[in-house]
Amino acid sequence: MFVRIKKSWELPESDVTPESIYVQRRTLLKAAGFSLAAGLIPTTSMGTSAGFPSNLNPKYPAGDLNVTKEDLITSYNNFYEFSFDKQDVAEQAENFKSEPWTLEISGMVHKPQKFDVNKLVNQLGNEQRVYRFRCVEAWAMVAPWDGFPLQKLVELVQPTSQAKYLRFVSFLDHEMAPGQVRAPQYPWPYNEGLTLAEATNELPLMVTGVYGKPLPSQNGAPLRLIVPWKYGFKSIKSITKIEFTDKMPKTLWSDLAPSEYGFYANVNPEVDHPRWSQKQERIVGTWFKKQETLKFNGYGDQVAGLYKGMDLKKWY
Ligand SMILES: Nc1nc2c(c(=O)[nH]1)N[C@H]1C(S)=C(S)[C@@H](COP(=O)(O)O)O[C@H]1N2
Ligand SMILES: [Mo]
Repeated sequence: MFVRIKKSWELPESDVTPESIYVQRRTLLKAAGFSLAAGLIPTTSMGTSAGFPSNLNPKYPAGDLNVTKEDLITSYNNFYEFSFDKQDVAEQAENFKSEPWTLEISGMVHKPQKFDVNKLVNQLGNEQRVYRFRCVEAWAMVAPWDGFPLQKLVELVQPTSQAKYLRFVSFLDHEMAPGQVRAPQYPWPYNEGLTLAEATNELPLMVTGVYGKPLPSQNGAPLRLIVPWKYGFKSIKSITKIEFTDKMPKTLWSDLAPSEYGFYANVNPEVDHPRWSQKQERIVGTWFKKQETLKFNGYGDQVAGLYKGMDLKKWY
């Protein structure tokens, strides 16, 4: 990603942090007798436990997908509020307090309101879906998320006829988020956006868990978005607000580097990042194994219609 602080910012992070170093570090930790699950994911930093256990939605099973191991999903993270180092996020997020948590919905809706997240999850329920996940840095995972469709939340608050976009906002807290202090040039809080048509597609999931357990802090407790056909940076973590609006919202990344990160950010092997190719992706959990990038990350059947007639090179 675009990191102004690291000297190595010119390279995609997938190249800066080769998997070999990562694997070595884990081997050392194991040799030192650490239980990885217990050491890196303290139960105190877990998010909400409402809505568990959840049932698999049979439309989104693992099928042929090679599901990434749980300890990789929870220890190889992008969450700049805590650290710019993927392997340091879990540790920096250990004391993150995600309960109680309020989600505020405002703007062009008939029913603006503030939800207690536990109550919201109890009301809407969780389901499990196995999705591919593709970061703009050209690495990929497969994760079994728990959560409820964003669609259901949109229905609940009833957008007005003027609403065209959703603007998502993450938390702002200098005490809990060292990254927000260290990178004052970033337009915090982290924010993202979707069109209303994208938000009401069946795929976007408001995620409250992974691997059938409450979301660990490092993965965006207590509530994050997952938009599987877009680059990972669209999948905003630890959401505090959703505003419905008639204007295309600015986003943290489009603000910082507009020529590199657009509003749409659909996974697309035909549109390269200005500094690297998107044709292939590295599978996290393997050393240097690559696979072909799929257009819309393999979800074209569900979402290609949203972009009919649009030049996806222009609307990247
Ligand atoms: N609030 C917030 N959300 C965020 C980020 C972030 O830095 N802050 N990073 C994004 C990026 S670049 C990616 S790839 C995914 C990573 O999600 P994961 O750590 O659960 O794999 O979270 C996204 N959501
Ligand atoms: Mo990312």
